[in-house]
Amino acid sequence: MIKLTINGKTVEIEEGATIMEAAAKAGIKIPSLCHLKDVHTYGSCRICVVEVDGMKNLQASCIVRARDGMVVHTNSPKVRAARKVLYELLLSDHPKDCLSCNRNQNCELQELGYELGITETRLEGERSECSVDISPSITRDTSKCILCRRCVTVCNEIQHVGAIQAQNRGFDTVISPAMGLPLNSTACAMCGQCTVVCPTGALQETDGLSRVWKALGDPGKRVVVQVAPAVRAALGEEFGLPCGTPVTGKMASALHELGFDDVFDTLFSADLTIIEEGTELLHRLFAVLTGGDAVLPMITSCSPGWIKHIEHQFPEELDHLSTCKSPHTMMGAVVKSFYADRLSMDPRDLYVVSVMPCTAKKYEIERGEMEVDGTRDVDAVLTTRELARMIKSAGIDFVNLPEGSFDAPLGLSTGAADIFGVTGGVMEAALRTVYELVTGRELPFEGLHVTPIVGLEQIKTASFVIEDTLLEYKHLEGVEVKVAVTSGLEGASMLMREVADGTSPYHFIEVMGCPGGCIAGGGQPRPKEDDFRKKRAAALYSEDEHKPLRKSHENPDLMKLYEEFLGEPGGHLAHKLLHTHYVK
Ligand code: HC1
Repeated sequence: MIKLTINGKTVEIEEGATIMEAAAKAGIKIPSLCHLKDVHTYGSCRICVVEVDGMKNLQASCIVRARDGMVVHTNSPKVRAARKVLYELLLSDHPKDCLSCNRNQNCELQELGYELGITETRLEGERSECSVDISPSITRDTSKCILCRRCVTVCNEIQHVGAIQAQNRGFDTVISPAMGLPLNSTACAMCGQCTVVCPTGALQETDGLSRVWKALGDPGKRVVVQVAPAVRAALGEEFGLPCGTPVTGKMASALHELGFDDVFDTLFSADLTIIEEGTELLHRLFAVLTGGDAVLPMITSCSPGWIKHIEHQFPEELDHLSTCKSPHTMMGAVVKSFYADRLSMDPRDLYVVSVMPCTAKKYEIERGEMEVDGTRDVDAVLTTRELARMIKSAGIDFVNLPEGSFDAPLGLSTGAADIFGVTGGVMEAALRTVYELVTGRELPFEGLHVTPIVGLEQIKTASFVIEDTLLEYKHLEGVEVKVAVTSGLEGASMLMREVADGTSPYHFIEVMGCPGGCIAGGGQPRPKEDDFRKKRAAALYSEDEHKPLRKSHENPDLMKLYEEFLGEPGGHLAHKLLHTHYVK
């Protein structure tokens, strides 16, 4: 441990910590526009400068290490003056269009200006050349970019995708894909992690609100909304509720108040996914064990960022992907077939909106695979942040809303579906059903939680031996089933390298594109605390544990859907509506 003095306070901290970390330990906040916790920082914005006794120049506290005996001043006149000039220089090349910017009142640059007491624009200089790049998921407006490089850090050092970098030098520097290509023509997975860390409006989700408001105002449309699992674990944060507060009931009430005709739950179709994916896994296992033709490991296919990543990085391995569409596109297909039939409506008059924690879902719905007989499964995707904005602009008092519920016939779900939103959840949900189908007994883990794959580690694995199967599954008796789970694209690439070189020992792999799973998706509220993943995950596990039904095959409305409409799991109609093939 070392000891230093910051603003007259003595702080003890481990050797190797930065001055900024030492200050945080002493309860002193040092502002920064580029710092990201636990990853390499460039120290590019310099807003975090501090004065250190005995050192001539101001020091960037996010990269300079604290040393024993150091005396630091974070708020001296020299520091304050320097921060102000640094800020004004950033502002001199910024559009200052706060009133018409989506990040108004939610912008770190704006907030810092207030904290620094900026009351006038003193410096007006040359403006750099700017452009706007609109992909289906992400909109990049370089005029608002302050070159902090947080997006470069998440893209390169957390997701290991490398779609964006600093291009050119000096005043011509721009954060962009190589050669100024549009994002949509690069290996960008559309995960949107860059939009979460961007301190300004330079990187945002591509607008989905305009078309949803338009559909809601169209008397010729019946507008159906569905909500992803992870949204309920984070939406409350946008309304000042503590991180990790589940807001399922209030969210359903808000969606009714917004005027959606049907408020359905993506959890229903997550249960549906488990039945289809579980059936597919059993078919593949049977084929492989009896010398037939099938590809293992099977890999989950519900995360569109992950699908885009495997297409770019491992195009030879696409047969490993489950043929299941993602739950929200399955829901769209069911709404426009089963529900349209039930209402005797033309599916083209139904407008399906998905509220998702994910920016990649915006791109996913535009893929050619996500339609049936020329009708799109889903018409619009809103992120959790966009839904919050919609609720605010409709003047709804979210916090005081009553606990509402989802509508029948596509609103009932089991706890297995809640945990889809957290890394390991899809695998656990699948195992709860598959194990019971094969053995006639409950999964032998306490509380139905497959503990080795619960948690936020990058790669988790589990294995168990199937004993005493029901007669029709005798071929599986004695088989040791091996599974792996990862979240974030770096972990996905690690597991895929094993798959590609034929050494993967697993039968089934779950991959989610964002670290932690959808709870930390690119469309979620920008977190204010370090352990937000843990808290949001706990919210979903608690939703699961409090449900009367916790296994997908126990969902009575889902079983009715099979009996009355779909027929057999994995059957002809199910395949037509709910499955697809990704090809090179
Ligand atoms: Fe997800 Fe999914 S869980 S992909 O992580 O399979 O986005 O929440 O909606 O479709 O159900 C995201 C979350 C989500 C789908 C489901």
